[in-house]
Amino acid sequence: MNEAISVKDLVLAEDKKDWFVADRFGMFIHWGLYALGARHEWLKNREEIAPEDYEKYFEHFDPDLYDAREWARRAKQAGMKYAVLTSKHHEGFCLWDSQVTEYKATNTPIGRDLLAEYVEAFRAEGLKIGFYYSLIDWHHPDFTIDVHHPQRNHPGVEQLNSGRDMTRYAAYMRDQVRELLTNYGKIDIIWFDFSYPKREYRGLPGKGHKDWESDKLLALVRELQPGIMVNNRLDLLEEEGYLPDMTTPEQYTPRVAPTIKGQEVTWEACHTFSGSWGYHRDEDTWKDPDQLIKLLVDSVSLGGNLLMNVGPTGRGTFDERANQALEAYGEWMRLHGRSIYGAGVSEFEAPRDCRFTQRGDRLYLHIYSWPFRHIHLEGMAGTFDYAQFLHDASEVHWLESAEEVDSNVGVAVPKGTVTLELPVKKPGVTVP
Ligand code: JFZ
Repeated sequence: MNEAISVKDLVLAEDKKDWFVADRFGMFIHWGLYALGARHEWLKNREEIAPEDYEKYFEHFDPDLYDAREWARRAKQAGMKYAVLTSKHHEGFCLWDSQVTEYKATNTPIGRDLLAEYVEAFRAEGLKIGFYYSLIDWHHPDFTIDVHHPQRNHPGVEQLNSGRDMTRYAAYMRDQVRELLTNYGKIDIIWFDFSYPKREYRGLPGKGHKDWESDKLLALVRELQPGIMVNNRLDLLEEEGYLPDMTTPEQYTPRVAPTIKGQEVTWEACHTFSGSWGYHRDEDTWKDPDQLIKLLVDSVSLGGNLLMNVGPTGRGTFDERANQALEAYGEWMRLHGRSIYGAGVSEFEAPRDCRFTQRGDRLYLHIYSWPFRHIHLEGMAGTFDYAQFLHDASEVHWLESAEEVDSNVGVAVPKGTVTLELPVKKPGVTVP
């Protein structure tokens, strides 16, 4: 490989992203040994668990009920068009049969390449395939201890760090990424996570593109899978001429469409059902269907995607609460998918408590809070000629105000306002 890699030559052509932007809705899956702890995927870090004490999860990892085809069916039924599974999370455990580590699913009681089953099943359902790959690795012997490492407060941490070599770790990552992007056919997304160059801790430096050798990693990704979407967490933003294929706001939905260096960018918000990404048995902060649908509509109305996470259990199943949430999405998407797929930002400004999404000349009004009979669309006179509900195609009547004080409704409405006449009560659908 050439010594001087110019990352600006590694930017994906816009038209390679068309499928991603149109699909809008994907499933994130966080699955690893932490599913057995069942109390957040960062438990090793949060509780500063020693390597030998974390071993029990490796020894007991036996997801006997794992059926990737069922996961894929549930994702598809929810209206999701692609998925991103954690091939390796920060704990370092690999779901596939990697040849460069023993810390992998094939060496646990389950003894199977769980990633291969995922790829096959989701592809068979027609979903696009993504891999999450953690840059952070709390298991690899060359990964130096830093602010996010479980052993950051270990007495004599400098000694623990002596002999660790991030150059070797970066080569290990390239070996693994080569496996991931060679042995599983066409892969559509790779989701690296994450960089923290400025997070120094008690003299332990943070990590960024120099540590990951992000330019080489990205060059390898492009060589192996030229059309793949790569997220923005490789810490390459400062590089001249470089824009990531997509930007990934996390558990945060932007108020306006994100920009980088003044340019609008392709983006995907990621969110959880309950707060934790990994399976968390006792969390009681599960979002309700209304919130879940608003997360999706919020993203699309600002031109973004939503990657909604499921954390499967240690048996390999989706928790009942996750299944219910997915079913709620499915029910809504069956009726309202036309306002999501291929839709994006509208040229019009939505009224209070509403969002617009637009697909070509179809404008979709998402009503977040049911009004009393009327919604006023200022300045929209003459912009459309027919209105209907999406869920049942029933006609919606409307009036155009020709004067400042509209004689039809007897109140002041700016000229050029369209007033929709809605039923007093929201029609019989369970969600907005
Ligand atoms: C990361 C992971 O740590 C998390 O477990 C999950 O996989 C999520 C999708 O991505 O979350 C982050 C990323 C960045 C920071 C914190 C959590 N950060 O910059 O502090």
